[in-house]
Amino acid sequence: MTDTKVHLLDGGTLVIDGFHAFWNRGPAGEVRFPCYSVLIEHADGRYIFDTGYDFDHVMRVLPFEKPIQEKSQTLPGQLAKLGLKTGDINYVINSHYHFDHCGGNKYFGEACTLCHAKELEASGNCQPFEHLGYSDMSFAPALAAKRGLKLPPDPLLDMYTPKFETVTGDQEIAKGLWLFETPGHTAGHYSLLVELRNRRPMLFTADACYSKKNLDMMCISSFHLDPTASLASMKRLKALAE
Ligand code: 5PN
Ligand code: ZN
Repeated sequence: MTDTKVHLLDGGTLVIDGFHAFWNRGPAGEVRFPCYSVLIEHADGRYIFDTGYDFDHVMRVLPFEKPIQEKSQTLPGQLAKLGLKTGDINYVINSHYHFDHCGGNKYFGEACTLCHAKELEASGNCQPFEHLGYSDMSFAPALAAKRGLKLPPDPLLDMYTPKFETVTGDQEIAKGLWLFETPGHTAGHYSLLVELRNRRPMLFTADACYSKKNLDMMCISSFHLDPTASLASMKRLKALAE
């Protein structure tokens, strides 16, 4: 049996304001941050955790986030560097369904799509202040239609009927692959822990903790459904990391 292997896939960058990255603290000003996906090669198959943003979507809906993404920074481009095709991915896991975490789901029509049950429900029925976050519904064309959102024409979507599997609670979804509930940023946010041979586990916190600085200051981001739950999740991540 081969050892589990992790690759970080570069999906380009976006800009948000410092007051959004560090809620009620800042300082204000442009913060350019990387968007990435995690490829996990596991004995049970290939998993992708989060799929980044779609450049055309951001230019259409949130151009003020100033996306910079070369063709080589799309998922097909990043996988090609490893000698892989999008069809080689067996499972897509989404930490949550904000546009900058699910924009590339549409490349993986063959894969099984996993998320928290509450996240799938929330993305189809979100709060008014969450509309920008949940603005890219291409990951679930049927839900988009239910929300009355018209998806722009895209040949990829013509043959895309995703298969969803939902999860609740903390779960070991495959040997050494753990999903931990970290709600607050969104209703059903999951963080991922990957156990590896001969080194410490890796913990991918997605938007439950933007950066080391957020963790050091115990400062959450300003994008959240529930700030109290966000802070509790960050405490949970700190404990897990320790
Ligand atoms: C990067 C980014 N920009 C805007 C929003 C938003 O409105 O909800 C989440 C989010 C983001 O992650
Ligand atoms: Zn988010």
